[in-house]
Amino acid sequence: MLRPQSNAYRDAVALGGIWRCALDHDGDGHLRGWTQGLPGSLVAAVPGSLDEQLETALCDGRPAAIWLEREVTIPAHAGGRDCVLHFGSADLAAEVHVDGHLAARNERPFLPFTAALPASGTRHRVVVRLATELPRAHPLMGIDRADYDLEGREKDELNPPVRFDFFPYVGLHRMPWLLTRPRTRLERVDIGVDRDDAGTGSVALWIHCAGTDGTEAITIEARLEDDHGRVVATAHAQAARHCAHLNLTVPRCRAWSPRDPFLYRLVTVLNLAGTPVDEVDHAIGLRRVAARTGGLVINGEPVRLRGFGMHEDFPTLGKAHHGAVAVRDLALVRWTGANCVRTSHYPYAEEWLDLADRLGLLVISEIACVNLDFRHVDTAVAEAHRAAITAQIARDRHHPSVIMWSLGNEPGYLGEPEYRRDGGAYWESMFAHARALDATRPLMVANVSFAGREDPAFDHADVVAINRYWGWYTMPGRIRDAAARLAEELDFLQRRYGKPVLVSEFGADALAGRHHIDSQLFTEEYQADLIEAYLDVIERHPATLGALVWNFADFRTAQHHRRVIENLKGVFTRTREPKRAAWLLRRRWTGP
Ligand code: BDP
Repeated sequence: MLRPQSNAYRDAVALGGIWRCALDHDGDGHLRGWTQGLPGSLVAAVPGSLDEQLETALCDGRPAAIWLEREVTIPAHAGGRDCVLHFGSADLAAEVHVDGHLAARNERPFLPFTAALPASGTRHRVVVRLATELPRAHPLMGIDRADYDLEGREKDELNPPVRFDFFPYVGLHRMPWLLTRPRTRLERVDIGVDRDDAGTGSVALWIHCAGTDGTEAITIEARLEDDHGRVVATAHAQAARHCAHLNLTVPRCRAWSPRDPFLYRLVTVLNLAGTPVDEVDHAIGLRRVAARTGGLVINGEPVRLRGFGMHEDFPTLGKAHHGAVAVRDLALVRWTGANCVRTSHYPYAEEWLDLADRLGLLVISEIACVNLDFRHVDTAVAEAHRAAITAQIARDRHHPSVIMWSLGNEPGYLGEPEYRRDGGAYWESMFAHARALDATRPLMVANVSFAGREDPAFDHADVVAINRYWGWYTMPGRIRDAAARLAEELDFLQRRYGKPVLVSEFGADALAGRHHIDSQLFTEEYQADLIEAYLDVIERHPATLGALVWNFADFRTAQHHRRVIENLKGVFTRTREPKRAAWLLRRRWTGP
């Protein structure tokens, strides 16, 4: 799916603003005719998280669904063109109704989808139903209270009920668009890039066209321009049965790297019977990535990964993408001297990745798959996981900042024996699927200690990634023991797998402003000391390629007795004030 863009052939009208809104407490909005229009006077901003904006309306409990509505007008000049609604994401699961008819259903949170608009009429009523529960057959795995019994828990622990440790915000978190596009058009442009050791850059394009019966004379042209608009490479090909494949080569290219995040402009044009009728742009960087012990190798140069796991989370906005927050966040990441971020635990907004590309930040892009519980994994979950991998790689593969795919976080979290039994075959097939789509980036899955240090995912991953909380959930207050335990584990993993190891999470909660003389959990000193002790071990260990602190900033979670509204492992507060650990990292990572 191509990103919304406006140019001579395409228009994208942003549908942000204030939408009508209604709370569907019993989940019977359909029966009450809400697909035709919403009752009441509640309103909400789009993009935005509804749980944050509507807190006064939601204090009596979270409804089964929240509905949003607005009118959309097709511009007069769009006559005869293809018009669709494009949603950057709709969380957690969505139905889109246009003029009372179901136009799209989407059960893939954090990823884009489109909804068709009727061929006739200029003004349409768009109603979006957002479910507050996750789809059951999704690798984020919905959970309801009945599962707690199944899982042998004594009481329902979390509200809203989720398996993972971030707030399951409901909302249209990214800008929705009205797109008008040529009928005969570029539908998909999949991009693969490489740069060989001699400095020759190459770009491979796989194109799918739409609105053609396959018999028209369609040619595809591609050109690569530098930052002065000079054309440095071109290619063209005839489309056969809606598809075309092109290769561009750039001898002595200017490589993309963290030090010099140089971007070329890739322009792809569709010609129908010799006349251009559609065009799309991508900003791309030419580079080669490989994972080795000691560091990631980018264009032949080793780079040690230093950085954070993050969340899309900010007061009032919730998970909504806002450019100003993203700019500030990535500036703060840079301020600490970090060079890498993992998009824990789902794909972030594409605009966020654009910024990372421009800043030369390295991104581990994670598929939305957390705490996969192998007592419930079935073919439907595996299918949904595979589809999420496909969609995310298609969406993000042209971003040079994306240096690795993480196929999931902490599977087998409950230490269930089914994970040992079935996990190997499961991951073998997921890794094969991801590699078939993109063989140019290393792959990982973040392991949790409960799943054991012989996690079946490690056999198939390029990078052995571990999340560790020695000194926090276990060994509280014992930083020295925690560091020794980590060192022993790194030795084990090096012997057992001989692969590069990434410590993809470690950290401690700190309540900003709490201090103590001795080792006390929740103080700023404890958090900073624990992070420092871990970094000392990780940086000296020959097997590691880097360390990602959990977390960049405090973030909101579901209600749980372990959390004080937020997970406090941020080195910045939720409003981005630095804690002591942020200064420590800045000293370590930017120092001489
Ligand atoms: C890890 C999870 C992460 C949590 C973190 C924590 O990957 O999502 O927020 O623990 O407990 O296990 O702080």
